[in-house]
Amino acid sequence: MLSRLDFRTGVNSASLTDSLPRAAIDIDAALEAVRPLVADVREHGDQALLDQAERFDGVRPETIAVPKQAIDEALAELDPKLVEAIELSIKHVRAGHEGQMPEEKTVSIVPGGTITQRWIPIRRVGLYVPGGLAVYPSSVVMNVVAAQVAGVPSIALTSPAQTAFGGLPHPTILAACALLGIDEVYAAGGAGAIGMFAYGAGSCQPVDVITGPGNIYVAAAKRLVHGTVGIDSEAGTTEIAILADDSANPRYVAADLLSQAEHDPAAASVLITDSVELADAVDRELEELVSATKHEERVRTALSGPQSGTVLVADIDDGLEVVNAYGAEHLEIHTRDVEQVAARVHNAGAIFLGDYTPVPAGDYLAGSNHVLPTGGTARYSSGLGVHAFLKSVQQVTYSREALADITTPLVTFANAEDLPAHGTSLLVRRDEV
Ligand code: HSO
Ligand code: ZN
Repeated sequence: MLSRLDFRTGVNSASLTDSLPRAAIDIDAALEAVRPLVADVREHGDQALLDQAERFDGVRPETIAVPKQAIDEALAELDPKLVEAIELSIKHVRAGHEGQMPEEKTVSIVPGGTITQRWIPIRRVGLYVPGGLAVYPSSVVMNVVAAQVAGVPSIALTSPAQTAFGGLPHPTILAACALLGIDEVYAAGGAGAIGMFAYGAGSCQPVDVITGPGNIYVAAAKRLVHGTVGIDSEAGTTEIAILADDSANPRYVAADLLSQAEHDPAAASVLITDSVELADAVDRELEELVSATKHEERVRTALSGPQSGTVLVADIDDGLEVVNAYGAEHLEIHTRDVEQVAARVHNAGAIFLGDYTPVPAGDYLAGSNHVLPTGGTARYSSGLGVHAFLKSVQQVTYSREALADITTPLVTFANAEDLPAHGTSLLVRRDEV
């Protein structure tokens, strides 16, 4: 089922990134498509959002702002078992994110001269939760909890209007908001919703940071407004890479490759292994599991697409080169000595170790965040976490004596840059001594 790429004679590090399976994404074309939509919202506010909902979501909501009553009703009507599951997720994700909080730290540079590294929460954030093929209350948990733990005082959330629910976002999204105490919710999706957060529209005031996953148009719109607001990493179509040797359980590997393929026909599932026997066994297991899976057609499209495949390597060292060149959103490691192998990974959105840590655990309940960098952007960006909602600010304090001690070298330095008034700012203070 998975196509094969044979690198058993060795990997060519220089061209590796280009030769690996990965969908080509034309973000430039998407940028051109979203530009007028964002401009429309900037100019015409919620009228533009209502028009865009009608055009793209097939329904015109009564209002873009979701009434509090609708949020409360969605919770009242939610299956109690699902309420329990969401509450457990909130509990675990909260604990995981509390552990991420950085501590304020003061460093003494010279006697009387200190720098304190402070972490200040962003004032107002806009969280995007997609509609699309699946409905993700779990993404509500991931976005909201990270922002709440960071201490963000003003949180707004948006999700596309749904035809089946009279132009409201999906009720499980609304119920998850209710469980998290979020009552500023909008029925807006796509690029327009990003425009609403960036520039304000109707009752929605502009935000300082926009986070959350979305399709290519949402990603393009976030890129477009970046600068006016901050954004998190680009979280696009899901991908999983699994690095496995002959000690791996092929059924577990197949089930996990399938799990992420279920998201989208464009999802990527990549197996990297030095064992042909394992690759064959995974193919056999996949065939069996895929035939029995609910979203078979979608999964088959994803697994047979050019973005998915098996990469055969000579050994796990070469496998790690492939892993690092690929920079998967999710990386599972099923090898001997998982910890040592994991320590050599430097590009991945999140790493899942061993037989009993499948990616779906992280999607819902492990306590980690599932909003992760895709498309190789894990080379330079991180998964969503409290840091996306915090700014670090240096607070500097020098005493009269400490400042006097740096005055002479500073004047020399400033003169070398032909900025003598910089030196004067210190000299006037030393002359007081
Ligand atoms: N695997 C997705 C997140 C998700 N899975 C939501 C299930 N629901 C991207 O990390
Ligand atoms: Zn998932």
